[in-house]
Amino acid sequence: MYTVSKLEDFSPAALDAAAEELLSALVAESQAAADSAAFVEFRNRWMARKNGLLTQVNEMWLKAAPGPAKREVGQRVNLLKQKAEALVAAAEQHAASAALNVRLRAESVDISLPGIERPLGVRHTVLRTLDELISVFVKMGYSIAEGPEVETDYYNFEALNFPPNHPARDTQDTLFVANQERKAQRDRLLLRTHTSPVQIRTMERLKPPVRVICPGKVHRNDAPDATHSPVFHQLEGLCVDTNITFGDLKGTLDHAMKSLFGSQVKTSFRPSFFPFTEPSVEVSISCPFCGGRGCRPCKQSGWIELLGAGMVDPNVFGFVDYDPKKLSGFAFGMGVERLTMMSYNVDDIQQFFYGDMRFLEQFA
Ligand code: FA5
Repeated sequence: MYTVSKLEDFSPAALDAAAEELLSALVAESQAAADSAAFVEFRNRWMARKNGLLTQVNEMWLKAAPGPAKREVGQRVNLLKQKAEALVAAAEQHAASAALNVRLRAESVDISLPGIERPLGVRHTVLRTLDELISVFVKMGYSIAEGPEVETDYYNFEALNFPPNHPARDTQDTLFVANQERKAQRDRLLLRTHTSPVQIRTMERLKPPVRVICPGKVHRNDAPDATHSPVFHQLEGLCVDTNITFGDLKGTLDHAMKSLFGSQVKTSFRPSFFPFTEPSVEVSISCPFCGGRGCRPCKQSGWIELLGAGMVDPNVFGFVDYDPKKLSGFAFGMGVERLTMMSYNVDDIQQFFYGDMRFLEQFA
């Protein structure tokens, strides 16, 4: 490794040779400094004010020069220092751009590679039916109301005229929230089994006339099979005003079914029972697949049962301080998955819950 040695000969030729030796050592060392840490070490070795090699040149060449040669030596040492500084500065720049190149190479991206494709989702088939239904009723002047999925016994059953222990409760196999025994029965929590509690919440909130639909998720302890799911959606409807008749109920549901399945579809109303409507009906439509002649989806009957409905029971008005003498109304509730199965000719309700894009995309 290069060291500054004492000069015996201070002649210009000897000085030039020594300077040349020093500069070529400096260049060789600067080229060997491969990274920024090595470069700092190199710069300190040569340029440090205290005992750097150029400082040693001052000591060993300039100060040691005999009096008459000092001027000549001084000029040459200055020139040498200027050259050395310029070389170090150039080396510094070179090192910086080499480091930048290394970084750029590491960070480089191949812009010719294909990007990461994020597939766009599709609206779930069940929600598409729900959207369609909502728009049919909104056009008829209905607004939208919502309620909680974790509901109290009071709203899910009692205020809908299901007294405690009434056998009608058994028609909706209920999932109860655990550890509620200490509460009064009406306050105990459960997963709502239908969207009908939103009828009560709406009438508590609004003065008549009322015309709302209540879309939402409901839960029942039903074993999954081709037509049952423990979680499904319903669309509730409620219309209360003076002089609302069964004819209004028939006209409204007939119009909604025709909007959904086509104007050739007929509706039929057969007596049924719900504690909160009197009279109550099951509504069927003529089979949209066979036009009523009989096929597999309608089990050869020509009709498909789609929803429950009826005139609001006056007892229900009693729970919400509506005057049953002045008011009348109708309500209905439909299973959205079952309607979707009809609209899209799907024979297994479970398909809606698998999340298989190949199934869902068919209807997009
Ligand atoms: C009711 O839930 C009443 N609340 C409907 C109603 C509202 C009647 C207003 C009168 C006035 P029901 O238990 O029949 O009724 O259920 C309504 C619909 O939900 C059924 O016709 C069916 O389409 C759907 N449904 C019921 N159980 C399931 C299930 N496990 N999986 C999928 N859909 C179901």
